[in-house]
Amino acid sequence: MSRKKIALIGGGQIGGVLAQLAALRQLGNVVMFDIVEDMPQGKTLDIAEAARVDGFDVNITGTNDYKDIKDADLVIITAGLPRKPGMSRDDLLTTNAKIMKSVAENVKQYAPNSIVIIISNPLDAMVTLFKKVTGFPSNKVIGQAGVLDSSRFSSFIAWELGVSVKDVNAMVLGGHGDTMVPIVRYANVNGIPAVELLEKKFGDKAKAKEVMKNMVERTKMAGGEVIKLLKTGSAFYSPASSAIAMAESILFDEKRVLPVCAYLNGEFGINGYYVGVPAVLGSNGVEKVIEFELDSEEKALLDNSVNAVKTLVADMERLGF
Ligand code: TXD
Repeated sequence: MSRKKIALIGGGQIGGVLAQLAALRQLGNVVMFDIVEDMPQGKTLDIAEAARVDGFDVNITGTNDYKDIKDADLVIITAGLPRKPGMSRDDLLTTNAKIMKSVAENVKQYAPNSIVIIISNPLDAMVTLFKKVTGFPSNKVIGQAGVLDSSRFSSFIAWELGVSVKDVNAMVLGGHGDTMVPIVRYANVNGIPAVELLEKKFGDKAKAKEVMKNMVERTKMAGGEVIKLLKTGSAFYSPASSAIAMAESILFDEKRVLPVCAYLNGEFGINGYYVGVPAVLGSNGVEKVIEFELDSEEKALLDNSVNAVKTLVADMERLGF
């Protein structure tokens, strides 16, 4: 069986970590494309030269020519500009839509049968645009946001309760913006509701509620928190790890249930939009969206988040994309 081919479009901060993780985990041969001359070649050469030390045995190359992504099985897109301090994800819309349009045209031409994971912001709009330009089936065009947002929420819960994050399950749904919806009711530590554990810790329901509310708010603002500290650029280790988890589930047909930005056909009452929901990821991409009951408060929050996605998509269309 031949090795899978993974194309990374964008060789910046996230692209670099993606390449290294893909090599370390031997997910397949990696080709990194970027428009900056020589940079993807240099970055991948640097990673490849660690193969002896790290013990991986895949080909990893860089290019400025889209021809080299030919027949990739999996494409991960980070091309675009990251947010600067104080800049909203939506400010990025026009610049990144232009970039995404050209990326989509080239992926369609050279890797027409690929499954595509998109990371570029504003995420929900970029996924929508990629799908529109390529006409790829919606199960093969997936956005990464929820895995990262959920990992951040899980980390905050683990740190607060002083337990291993490995035992925390928490999920964030909705758009990848300030309206995202951390689902508090189902957040748990090995099945035990996180809220119950917080109540035990503080011996006070009101205090537990306040602490959880703060963790929810921190989750929503977590991208901005990192940007503020970094001064230049935005989070890149954790977004790359999150996309790699999705890639593994697809390449190894793991059928993991991950919160991803998936196209909805009526699930959760949403039709015709890309929104963050739990989905089974396997060799066919999004194989199934997992629906579950939301209470009225959660439903209202999700509707609010979907409205933000709709506004973003409408803005993009008004701008001619
Ligand atoms: O969870 C998430 N979805 C995200 C998304 C979390 C954090 C950051 N997220 C977004 O990912 C961020 O707002 C950006 O839109 C992307 C990529 O972030 P990264 O930090 O990797 O940005 P860089 O370092 O600026 O890299 C972008 C690269 C850079 O090397 C450019 O030269 C390249 O994109 N670029 C292009 N590549 C290919 N084709 C075109 N046209 C192009 N234009 C720029």
